[in-house]
Amino acid sequence: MNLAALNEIAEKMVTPGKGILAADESSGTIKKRFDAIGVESTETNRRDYRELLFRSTEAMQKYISGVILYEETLYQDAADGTPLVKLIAEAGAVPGIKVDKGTKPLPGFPGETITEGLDGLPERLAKDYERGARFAKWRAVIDIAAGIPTAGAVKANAHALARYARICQEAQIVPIVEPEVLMDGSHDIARCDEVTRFVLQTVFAELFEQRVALEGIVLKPNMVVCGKKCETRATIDECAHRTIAALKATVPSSVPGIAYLSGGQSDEEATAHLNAMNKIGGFPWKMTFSYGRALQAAPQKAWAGRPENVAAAQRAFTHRARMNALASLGKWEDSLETALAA
Ligand code: 5MM
Repeated sequence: MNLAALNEIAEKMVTPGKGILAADESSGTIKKRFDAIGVESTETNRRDYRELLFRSTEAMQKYISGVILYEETLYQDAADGTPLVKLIAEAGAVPGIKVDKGTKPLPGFPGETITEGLDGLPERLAKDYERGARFAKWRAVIDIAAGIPTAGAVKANAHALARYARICQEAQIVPIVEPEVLMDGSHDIARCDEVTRFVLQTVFAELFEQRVALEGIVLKPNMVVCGKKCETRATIDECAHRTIAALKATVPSSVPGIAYLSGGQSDEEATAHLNAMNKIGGFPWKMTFSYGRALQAAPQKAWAGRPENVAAAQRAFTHRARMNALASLGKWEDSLETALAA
C-alpha cells in the first residue's frame, strides 16, 4: 500500500470549497427517484440523466471534488461514446465506485441489517481501478427504534466496513467509510447524538483492529439531527454544535476529512448545517458534503426526463453544488439562495 498516494487522493476529495456528488443510486433507488418525476428507469434514461450532471462544466470544475458512481455508470459511455468516467476525470474530479451490495436482514437481530459485498471485492476493485476509480464507498445502515440499534448489529456492520476499508487500501483505492444513522423515526436529537457516538466509536475500534490507515480514508457520517417525526425540532446551531462535539469525541485527527451525507434533510437544511459547522470551526478535519438527494432533488425535478430541460437541470445542479461549496467554507448565507439562483 502506498499511503502517501492514498492520502493525496483523500485530501483532494475533501478540498475546501468543493465536495462529493453521490450519484451511486442502485437500480432500485434510481427507479424510485425517476418514478417521482415520471421517468422510466431504462439504461438510456439513467445514462442521459447522469451525463447531464457530469457535463455541468461549471459545477464539475469548480465545486465537485469527486463523484460516487454505481457500477453500471462506471462502465457506461456517454451518448457520443466517451466513457462517463472520462468526463468526470477531465473536469478534474475524482471518480469513485460504490462497492457494497446493499443491506440484508441480520439473522438474530430483528429489525437490523448488515451490508454485504465482501466476496470477490479485491477482484472487483482491481477492475474498477483499471477503469479509473480512485476511491470506493460502502454504506452501513443503522436504524433507531425501540431497543435498536443493538451493540451486536453495530459491531457486525463496523467490522464489515473495516474489512472493506483495508481491502480497498490494498488495491490503492481510498475507502469512503459510511456508517449512516438514519433520521427516520421519532427520536430526539439527544438519542441521535448518543447512537452516532456509539457507532463512530465502534467503527474506529474496528478500523484500528483491521489495520486501516486512517490518513487514507474519508469518513461519511450522518449529522446529529432529530428524527423526521420528532415533534421538538432542534435549531441549525444545536445540530452543528452537537455534530462537531460527537465527532471530536470519536474521530481521530489523522482522518483527512469528513464528507457528510444529507440523509433526507431538505436541500437548504443540509447546506445550512454544513455551513454552520464550518463557521464554528475548531476541528482537525476538513468538513464538506457527499450529498445524494440534497444535490440531485432540484436537477431531477427540473429535468423530468425531457431533453429540452437539460440546461435548466444543469443550472439547478450547479446552484446546489455552489451553495454547498460555499458551505464547506462557512461562507454560505440564506440570501445567496435567491441572489445567486438568478
Ligand atoms: C445516492 O444514494 C446512495 C445509494 O443508495 P442505495 O444503495 O440505497 O441505492 C447512498 O448511499 C448515498 O450515497 C448516501 O446515503 C448519501 O446520500 P444522501 O441522499 O443521504 O445525501
